[in-house]
Amino acid sequence: MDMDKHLKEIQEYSQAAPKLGNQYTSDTALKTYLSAYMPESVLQYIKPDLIQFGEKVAGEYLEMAHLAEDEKPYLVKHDAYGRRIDEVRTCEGWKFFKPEAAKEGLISIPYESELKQYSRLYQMVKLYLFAPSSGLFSCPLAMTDGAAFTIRELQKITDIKDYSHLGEAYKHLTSRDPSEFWTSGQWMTEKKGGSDVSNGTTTLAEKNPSGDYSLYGYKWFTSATDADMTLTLARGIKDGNPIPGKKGLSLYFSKIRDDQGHLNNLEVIRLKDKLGTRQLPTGEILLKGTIAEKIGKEGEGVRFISNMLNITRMHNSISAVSNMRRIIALARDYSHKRETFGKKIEDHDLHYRTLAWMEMTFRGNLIFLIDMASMLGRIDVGKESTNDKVLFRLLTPVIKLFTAKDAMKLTSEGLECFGGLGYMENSHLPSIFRDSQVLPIWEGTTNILSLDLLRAIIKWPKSLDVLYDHLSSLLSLFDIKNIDQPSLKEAVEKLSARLDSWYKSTINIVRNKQYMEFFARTLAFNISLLYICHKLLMMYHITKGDKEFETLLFWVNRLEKEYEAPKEPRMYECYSAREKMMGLDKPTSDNKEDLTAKI
Ligand code: UCC
Repeated sequence: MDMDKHLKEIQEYSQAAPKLGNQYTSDTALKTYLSAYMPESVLQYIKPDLIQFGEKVAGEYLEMAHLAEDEKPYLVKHDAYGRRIDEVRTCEGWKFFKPEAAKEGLISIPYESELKQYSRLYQMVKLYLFAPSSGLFSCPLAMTDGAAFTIRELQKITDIKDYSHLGEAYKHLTSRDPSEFWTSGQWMTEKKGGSDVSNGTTTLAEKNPSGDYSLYGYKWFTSATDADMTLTLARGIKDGNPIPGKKGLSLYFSKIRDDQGHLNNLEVIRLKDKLGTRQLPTGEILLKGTIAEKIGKEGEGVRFISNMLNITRMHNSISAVSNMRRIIALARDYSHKRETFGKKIEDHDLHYRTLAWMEMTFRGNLIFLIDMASMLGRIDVGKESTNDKVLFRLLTPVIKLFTAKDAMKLTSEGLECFGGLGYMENSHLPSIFRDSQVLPIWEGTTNILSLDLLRAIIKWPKSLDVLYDHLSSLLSLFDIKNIDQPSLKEAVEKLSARLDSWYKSTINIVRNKQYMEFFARTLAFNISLLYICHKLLMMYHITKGDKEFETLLFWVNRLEKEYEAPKEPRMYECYSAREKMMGLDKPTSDNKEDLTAKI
């Protein structure tokens, strides 16, 4: 046997790598759903742009995104002469995306409003195509969109000319001209407050004789540190003392640098060492008298920054769904190329079934996203129904938390489709998974968002009726008695029964003060599953397509499996019940074992 030849052959062998096709034209679910949510004339108008963009994100953008991943940002604190410079250095890959984002209208589209209520959906579809090829530039764009939206909302209740810089800032944020385009930060989290913002914000705002403010504080997570401006919260001072609680917080606008390019009285302390999103320069920033302008009403900072939060939470969902789509696109292509046990892996039933599970899971999340983007589009232009505003408030935390969790499951499964190669950093596959893990954390963890949902319901209990009526109206698209397809009839019957039982039990939860918080998360996941199923039912009604039918059945089955009926919590689940029923203290490191034994 010729061992040299053998060694040559095995060394020369290489596994064919997965390749992306045009990310718009190859996305059949996206195309189907867009046809249902947009008039044909609008879709035809934007189609050439989506096709060219779908090509770019699979080609030149992807190369730049990989570059941004391989060449991480770093901080240079001093120059050679010892001068403090705090320069965040980023690579060509990262820098490439800012002008591209402007030219492609990734922020400007909904603010130009050329397509009226469809502009937002158009923008969000472009962002969805963009996110997994953006080298995480999607993150500063989320905050830029949030800032533009917040300023536009402010314009509705006040004259923007009252503010020195806001009109100018809005033009920059929504510009298509790369030399004019600005990105914004959203500096909210501090050492004491990522979730409990109202109590944890310690940055103080001191009024200057000129009418503007100097900010003093420590911002703990600021992405991205190379932005042009920021919106941030700070606490007012009265009689020499910080004003406590929510009422002490106002919203401030600040430029990061002055006209000479010097930092606005701030220090970049360090860049964060993160599990993922390493492309993104996230920093800790010390505000040492940063000049800022107060915007919005005194003491209503949380309410004003919530506008920004709702937009960034939508962007979070875009990233989640687009990461699902990206790993599926790669895994499917790979399944045509990779052979094991004498055949392509796509021809193995179990592998095919896994791919199908991924596709069906993704489709449900996608329809949720498209539906919410359409709703936001109507709100943008004042064409919303009375229900839209209520549903948007209710469902923003829900879509954010649900899509983020599904993205984790799906991207993990997706990596497995590549075996060991999915674990290799230079395949650029692991980052799809690592970068997804920020999504259940950034802009509110799953528990915090569940509590946000609960607060919204408690504030407007009628919102549950709005949701129930809306979903019931989708059920009534079908006349149950006259459905002749047995599996469809069964699905509609199950949905109808589930919706009714959900409504009754949820009303009870909201009345039950003792266990209300305990059920917040159950409530959020139940709503997600119900909402998606009803929207898929609507989609099947419109298309009568096989794929839509299968997707509907898949999700009704998932609803049946995952729906959690609220019931009295077990004592091991609930501290207050445990203490009441067993007279035990909360576990400490000392008594933890004993306690578990007793339970
Ligand atoms: O920390 C973070 C960094 C993570 C790691 C980053 C790594 C790199 C990033 C890479 C990215 C790609 S991220 C930040 C995480 N934190 C949050 O998202 C905040 C979570 N906390 C909340 O959502 C809170 O619930 C707050 C801050 C919104 C407020 O809670 P409070 O103090 O209980 O306040 P209220 O009473 O709920 O709300 C005050 C007002 C009310 O209006 P009024 O005054 O009219 O009654 C609310 O109705 O604000 C209104 N409001 C809202 N309005 C509150 N939330 C909303 C909302 N979502 N929409 C509309």
